[in-house]
Amino acid sequence: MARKKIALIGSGMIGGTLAHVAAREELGDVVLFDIAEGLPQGKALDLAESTPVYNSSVSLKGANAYEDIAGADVCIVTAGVPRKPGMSRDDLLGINLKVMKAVGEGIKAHAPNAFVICITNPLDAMVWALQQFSGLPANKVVGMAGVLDSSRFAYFLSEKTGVSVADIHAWTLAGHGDSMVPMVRHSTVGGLPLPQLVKQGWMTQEELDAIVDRTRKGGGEIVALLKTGSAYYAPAESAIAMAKSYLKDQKRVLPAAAFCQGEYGVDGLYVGVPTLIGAEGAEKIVEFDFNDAEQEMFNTSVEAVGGLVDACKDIDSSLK
Ligand code: A3D
Repeated sequence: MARKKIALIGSGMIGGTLAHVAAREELGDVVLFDIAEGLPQGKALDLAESTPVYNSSVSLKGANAYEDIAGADVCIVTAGVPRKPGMSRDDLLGINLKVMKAVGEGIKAHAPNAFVICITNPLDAMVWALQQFSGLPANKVVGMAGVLDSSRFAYFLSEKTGVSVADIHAWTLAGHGDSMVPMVRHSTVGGLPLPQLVKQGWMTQEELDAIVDRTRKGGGEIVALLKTGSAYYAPAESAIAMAKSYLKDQKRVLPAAAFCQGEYGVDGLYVGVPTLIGAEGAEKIVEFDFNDAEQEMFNTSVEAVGGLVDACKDIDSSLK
């Protein structure tokens, strides 16, 4: 079987980390693409020179031309600008929308059969615009945010309870903004839903509320510490989990920004929902049962996503 080809559109902090993980895991040949000259070539060469150390039989190449992503099986998009301290994800909309247009057209022309994972912020609006600009089927374009937000939630729960992250299933759904919805009733530690954990004295309600709040603000916490950019190790690992589920037809159910057509009462928007990812892309959306309070939080977050998509349409009249 021929090796798979993974195109990383954007070779900055997340792009470079994606290349590293993809090479170590031997997921396939990697093309690092960027508009900056030298950056993708330098990272590709540095990483290629590391492959003999861990015996990874993949090639890595840097590129500034879309022709080089031709035939990619997976494209992971991080092109654009990240947040600086004091910025919200939404502040990035105008500049990153233009980037999505160029990237979408490049993918359409050279890798129309790829499974595309968008990471660029503001995520739910950018993945919507990327699907529009690329014209790829909606099931072949998804956004990465929920795996990261849920992983942060799981880590904080592990830190508090002392239970291994391996036995924690945490879910964060809806949009990737401050109104994201960590799912308290559906998340479990050692099989126990979080409200049970509080009942059994593992943590107080106040401590659980603080973890939920820290999860919502997890991206900002890293931005404030780094000062020069945003998180990249955890975002890269999260996107790789999604890419692997597609490439290996694992059919994992992962929280992903998927195109909703009636699920959860959402029509025509990308929002974070549990998504079965396999060889056909986003194959199925799993619908959790929401109580009224959860549905209300979800709706508030979806409204914020709808507002950003409307802003995209106002900026670029080719979007409908
Ligand atoms: P950074 O290290 O700045 O890399 C971005 C790269 O994109 C740079 O190398 C740029 O040269 C390149 N670029 C800019 N315009 C283009 C273009 N038109 N075509 C190709 N490449 C271009 O940023 P990063 O890697 O830290 O973050 C990338 C994006 O991910 C940002 O928008 C972040 O906000 C976002 N992000 C999202 C999450 C989510 O969970 C959704 C988490 C962390 C970061």
